Amino acid sequence: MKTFRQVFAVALVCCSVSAIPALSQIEGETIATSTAHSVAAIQDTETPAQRDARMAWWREARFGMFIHWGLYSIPAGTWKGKQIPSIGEWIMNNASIPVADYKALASQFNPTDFNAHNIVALAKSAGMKYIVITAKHHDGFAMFASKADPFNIVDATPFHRDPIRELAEECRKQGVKLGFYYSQDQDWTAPGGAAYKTDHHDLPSHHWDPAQDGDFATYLHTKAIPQIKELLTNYADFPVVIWFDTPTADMTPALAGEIVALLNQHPNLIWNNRLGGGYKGDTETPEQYIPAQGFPGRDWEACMTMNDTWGYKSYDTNFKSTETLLRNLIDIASKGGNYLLNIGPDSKGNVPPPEVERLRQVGKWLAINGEAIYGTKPTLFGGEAGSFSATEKDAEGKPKFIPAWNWRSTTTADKIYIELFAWPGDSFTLPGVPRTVTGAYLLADNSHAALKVTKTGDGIAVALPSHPLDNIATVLVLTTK
Ligand code: JFZ
Repeated sequence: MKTFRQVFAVALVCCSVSAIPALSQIEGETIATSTAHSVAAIQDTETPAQRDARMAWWREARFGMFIHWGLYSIPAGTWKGKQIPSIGEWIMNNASIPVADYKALASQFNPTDFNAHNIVALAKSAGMKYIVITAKHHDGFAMFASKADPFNIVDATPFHRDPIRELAEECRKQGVKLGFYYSQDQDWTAPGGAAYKTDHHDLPSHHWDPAQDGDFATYLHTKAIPQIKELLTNYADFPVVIWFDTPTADMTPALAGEIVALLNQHPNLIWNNRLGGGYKGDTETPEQYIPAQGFPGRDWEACMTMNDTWGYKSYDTNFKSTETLLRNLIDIASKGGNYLLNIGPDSKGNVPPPEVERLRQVGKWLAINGEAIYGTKPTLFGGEAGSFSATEKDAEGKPKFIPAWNWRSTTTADKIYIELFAWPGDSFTLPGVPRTVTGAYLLADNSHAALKVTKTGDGIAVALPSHPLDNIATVLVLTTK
């Protein structure tokens, strides 16, 4: 019997340290550390050089596409005529939909407009180097051919196609990498699968339908582990990433170890910090926020939505501007992270037009300025990202970070890139440059005409034209030695 808090206390260790940080302290939950692993993970045994080789493509990539797509795209945020608040892929949970009613959606799922070629081409035109798609979300519905469980897109719908296979083939053709999101712990339609229930934390199991009751280990052994095996072996060179989610206390170190033993058979695989059982995985996964200073010493990936939902909601039109999305990408790159930006296709398989439009605009910028993002290292400065308030406190009671949006910086061995958001006027001054600057030009200027650089103490001033070349971000390149 677990309370909502206990469930979340464990989840939070892996997922969202800043969201409800006090809970793990309140509960005094002990989390297994890497030394207590029943099965050693690749991160525990590889050398730093092996790790660098394994992470190389991912660190170069910087920008990926998250796809949340499943049966929840049919209700699209509305159940029995009522708009259900919060994220669309949680509708079964938030509306307490009985298992049989939710499962019945499968017979209506026929996304005949789904076109893997177009989705992969869209990711490419946005400048994204990898895709992570929901192979199975918390609703338990497999978006792939599964012998392990009949509640899947090939066997339970009139569509009868495997979009994961189609995407894998297109990704191979178009040179994009493919990873799978798999909800290993929560499964709301399988007996024994876990469920968070935020409004019924008095219920011991968090279940809202007796059909959900059962033994978690049995669920894991009969559904999740066999399906993870299918995903790891049925798609040739993919997946390159497994993106786990929402671990609960049910995922003991021993049970998680069984999954790790499978993952270890795929030595190039990258997996995140949301498996559970005390495993740290490869990547931190800040969700819907960009950490003030990144995660020094850890690989990390901020996942974010373009509107306020992951899974499609027909009436969520609260889309962020291209300016915000692009500046987020630059902000993340300047802190050494990746940006996993979500799309939520509808029940016919179409990507909402506002999402397509924004991705194309970000891609246009990257086509010109991509060398300031891909494969770069973080800023040499840091103060430009903002500062900690002397008076305001964040949810943890620590000084609140107030971001500044004048400029960011990324680096390579012989270049410093300055992404200018606010145009500084005729001259950009940079105090304290830790390298010798040998020249300067604007990346979007085809001729790379030299800009005048003046030394100012331990810094420089660069003479600029009176107007930016791009209103969202103009990249100033400093060549250095
Ligand atoms: C999880 C999912 O529940 C959600 O549907 C979506 O897939 C997202 C990418 O990941 O969302 C979470 C997970 C953990 C927390 C919050 C949201 N948490 O621990 O605070």
